[in-house]
Amino acid sequence: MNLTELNVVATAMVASGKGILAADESSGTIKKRFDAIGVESTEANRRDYREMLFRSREAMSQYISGVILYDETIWQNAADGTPLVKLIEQSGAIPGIKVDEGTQGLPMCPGELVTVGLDKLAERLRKYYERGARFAKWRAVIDIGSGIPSMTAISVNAHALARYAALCQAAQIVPIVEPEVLMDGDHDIDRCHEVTSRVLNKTFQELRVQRVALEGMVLKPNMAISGKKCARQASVEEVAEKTIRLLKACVPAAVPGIAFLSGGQSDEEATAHLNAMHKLGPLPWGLTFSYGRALQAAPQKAWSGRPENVTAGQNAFSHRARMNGLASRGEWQSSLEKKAA
Ligand code: 5MM
Repeated sequence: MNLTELNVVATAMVASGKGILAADESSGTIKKRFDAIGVESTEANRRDYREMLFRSREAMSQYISGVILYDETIWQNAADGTPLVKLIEQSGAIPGIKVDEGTQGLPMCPGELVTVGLDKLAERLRKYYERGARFAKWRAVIDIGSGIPSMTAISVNAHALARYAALCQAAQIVPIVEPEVLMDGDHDIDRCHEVTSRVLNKTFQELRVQRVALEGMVLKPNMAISGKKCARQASVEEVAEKTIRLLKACVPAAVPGIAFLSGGQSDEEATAHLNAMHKLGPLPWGLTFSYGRALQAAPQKAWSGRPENVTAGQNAFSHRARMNGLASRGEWQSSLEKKAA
């Protein structure tokens, strides 16, 4: 393992003004997204959609540091035969790959999940590196509900995240470590803060036990935020203040960067939260976005599967990427959204 090189890649992934496009929807998830815009989820349509994103010159060259791909996408070629990975590299962004294989029910823990995919991971990483991937992603899912999460679920998911991260670094690939505490319930922001704190502490404990070099990884956490069904929705300032307090308490400064998931927040909320956190600096790590839905909802709608809408889709993507790029410097204002509309 060359830690200096891993650190160079991790630092580039969270460069100021840029963030990560999470385009790694598995087949089931992208089908749901396409259903919502009336597009059939065929291999060709998935390719055309992602090619549209990766050819968005403004977004990709100025605001996107890296793209997380799904296995199908990393092997696909654009319509003119250019590998999609090459399009990403040509724009100056770094290709990455989702390597977890989804979740399974956790035995003895009703309603809880464990992420799987460690078998043969070393071999898969070697092939992904040859294809151009320089970072990877593994997502653990922790739900908040009555009596959950259990310490069992937190512990096995943290263990798997650390096993994955160590295998990545041995393969010269930067691991994005994503322990996602879902925002689906009716819990309040303080309960989210408390659960996320337990999850992050256990994750970093496992990373240390398994000798993962913190300088060569990126953390992808949820924000401390109210559950979607909670009657009291915390303000932007409260989310920013509680998230930064949480991260300062749990994430060592040796970690080069933190790139948030959006988790079901609206596009503008996700941008406003990131922006507000930068008002609370200086911060010990790079702090940016690794959004899926909050970057892609607008371009999906604008594109709607029609070739004549490709430019509209690219404009919508570039707008969201620009807004989040500004937020990653604390330079976003809501008036910029209205101006574009
Ligand atoms: C893009 O969605 C990713 C893959 O999800 P599935 O394996 O369920 O298809 C997902 O891991 C994503 O990278 C993160 O959740 C961040 O995306 P959001 O939409 O929460 O910003």
